[in-house]
Amino acid sequence: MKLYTAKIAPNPLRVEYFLKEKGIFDEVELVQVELATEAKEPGHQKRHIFGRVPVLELDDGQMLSESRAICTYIEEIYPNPNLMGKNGVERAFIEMHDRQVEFHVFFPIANWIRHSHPGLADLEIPQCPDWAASSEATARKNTAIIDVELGKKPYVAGDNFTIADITLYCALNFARLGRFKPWEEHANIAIWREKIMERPAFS
Ligand SMILES: N[C@@H](CCC(=O)N[C@@H](CS)C(=O)NCC(=O)O)C(=O)O
Repeated sequence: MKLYTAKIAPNPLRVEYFLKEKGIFDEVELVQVELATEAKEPGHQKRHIFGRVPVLELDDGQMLSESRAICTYIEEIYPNPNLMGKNGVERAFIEMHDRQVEFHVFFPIANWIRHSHPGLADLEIPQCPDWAASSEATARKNTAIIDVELGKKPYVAGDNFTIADITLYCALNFARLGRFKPWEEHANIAIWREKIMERPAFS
């Protein structure tokens, strides 16, 4: 398998951490794609119709995109350790937490950074400062809500480390590009993040 990826891009990182947690990172060939140029050329658009990463090229040549869909595929062929739930009910609740983090924390952070950081101006044309400001406010508000939730349980989805922790970790790390380090203002996030960073996949 090949993973089309890009340095510091948070979505491919979600897949990279997932592969590391599964212990199969070294079995996958990483192919770096330059997002503003190469990703928009026909070669990559054959892999992803919107010119994005990550894309996982399967051994039979099929191209699978969308971080969560890629993780679902990997979880199916490498079920251990389990990261997405062992039965239908567990899977539904883990998906709920993962999507809540993705839609209500990751997306506002991504929109804030994409619409304000000069280094990402080539990806958002035009950058919209009002949308950046509104997204920043949402990101800060929703991160505070996640902090309260992490005071009640050790991991995003409950007692166990799951894909939802990977999504939150990648989202919060990306916020550093906006000089926002939630772990410096939120005690529960700080404790949770320390725990995540002790895992071999994250060290
Ligand atoms: N929903 C997609 C999002 C993919 C995505 O937007 N990836 C970013 C990198 S984090 C990208 O390719 N950006 C290039 C661009 O904006 O043109 C996923 O979960 O994989």
